[in-house]
Amino acid sequence: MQSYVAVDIGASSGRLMLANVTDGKLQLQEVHRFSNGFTEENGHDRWNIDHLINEIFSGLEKIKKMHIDHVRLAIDTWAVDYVLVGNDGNKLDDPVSYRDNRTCNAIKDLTSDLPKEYIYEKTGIQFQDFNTLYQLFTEDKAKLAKTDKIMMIPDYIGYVLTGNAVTEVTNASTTQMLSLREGLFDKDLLKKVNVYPDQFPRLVEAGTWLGNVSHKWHMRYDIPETEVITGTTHDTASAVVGTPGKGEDWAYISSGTWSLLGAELDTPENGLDAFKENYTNEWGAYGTYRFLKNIMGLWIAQCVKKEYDNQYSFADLAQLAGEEKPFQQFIDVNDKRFSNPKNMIQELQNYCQETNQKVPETPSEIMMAIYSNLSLFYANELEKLGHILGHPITTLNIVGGGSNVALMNQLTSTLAKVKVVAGPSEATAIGNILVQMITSGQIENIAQGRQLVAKSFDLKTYEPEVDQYNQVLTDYQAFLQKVAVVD
Ligand code: LRH
Repeated sequence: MQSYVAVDIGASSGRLMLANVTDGKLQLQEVHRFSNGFTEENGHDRWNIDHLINEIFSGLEKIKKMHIDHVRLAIDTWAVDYVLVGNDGNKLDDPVSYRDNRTCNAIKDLTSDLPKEYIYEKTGIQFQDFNTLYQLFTEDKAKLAKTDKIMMIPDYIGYVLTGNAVTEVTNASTTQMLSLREGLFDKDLLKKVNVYPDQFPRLVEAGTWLGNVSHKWHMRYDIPETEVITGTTHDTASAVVGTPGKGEDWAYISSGTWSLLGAELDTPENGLDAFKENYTNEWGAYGTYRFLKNIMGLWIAQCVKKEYDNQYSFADLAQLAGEEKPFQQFIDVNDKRFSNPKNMIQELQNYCQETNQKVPETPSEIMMAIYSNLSLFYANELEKLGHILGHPITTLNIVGGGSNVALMNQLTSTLAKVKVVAGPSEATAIGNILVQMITSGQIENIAQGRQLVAKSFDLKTYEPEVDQYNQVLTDYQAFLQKVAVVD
């Protein structure tokens, strides 16, 4: 029986998930979990990439102890961040986190002589100041000149494991430097940020063999023989593959640190409406496009959890929220101020005070404020998504950790008047595995993979509650317009 390992690393934690197909069902087991996060080092918020790599080997050692001698493995992580590698093949520094504030003016500066419309028409990618394009724009020029390879995080990890360097397209598209028309890095955009096409290892599609974990690692660790596949290296691309959407009119939310809300398309949608609403066309597996919006997501809840000294689990926090009435205040959860504040609870409270609303005080009030406003944001975006795509969304598949929050699933269903299908919560690891299975010839395509997911995992369905919260979404939309003017 073939064993697959998904190395799935998000901004707050990473895991190794072991998978196989038994009795026609996909079986998934978490064998190793570790923390992730950035800390200030040399003047910037940086990821400890060596720690992540060591943890991958710790996980593989556990798998070997389970008497598994051979695995296939693929890596997915968050997007946009990169490692600069020198001529000796080693990293020049630890990678800077996209939440570092070095890029706060970069969009304005870069687009002063390169219009946004031009960049969007070329790339179809949303304007976020953390995109690789703006990070490279603010990068130390001397360091860039010494750079032999610019590698996205999961590609770099694959390179350290195997010695082979590639640039996988689902993640590379988030750089905002790939040309939709040519399918290659755009020379004008690279020039603008002082980098050369050959500093990027060759572009490959998701589902490409990378190589075996090098001999040198086997000398140091007792691990299985490991064949590495370059899968959908962007975690969100993996999550979308692992989403059991059915029919034509479904949308998804990959609900983790970020909530990525969108639809899977066969052709990019980079027209004026999409541009105005800052929707993105990230590349998906097998020629698809992930037309989506980045929403601040559970990051807000993760920060709050930490600020309560982790005394509550996420399940506790959801239960606490349920003690309160929803919609006691409106919050634009995508306001930049929530991206990396010193103290999230304080920031939420200040926001409510400044907008003359009820200030949430207790943990249950804070949590209900977060969950009800995320649901409102989702419902508002679903309406926009339907408008841009020219057809209403009828089913919303929510996957990822956030799909466990029943309260949010129900509120979203009611506000947006859509059926919500929640689960699986491990869609990212599952999508990672499905691409490995397709590459290995064990299943044929994503459609077959999604059928396997639907029959292997328990999915929960939520229907809109009739005559509930009828006016709230309209009031919220009016509020968003008002604060947008104040901005
Ligand atoms: C989610 C994610 C998202 C990106 C962000 C940087 O983990 O990959 O798709 O926009 O991190």
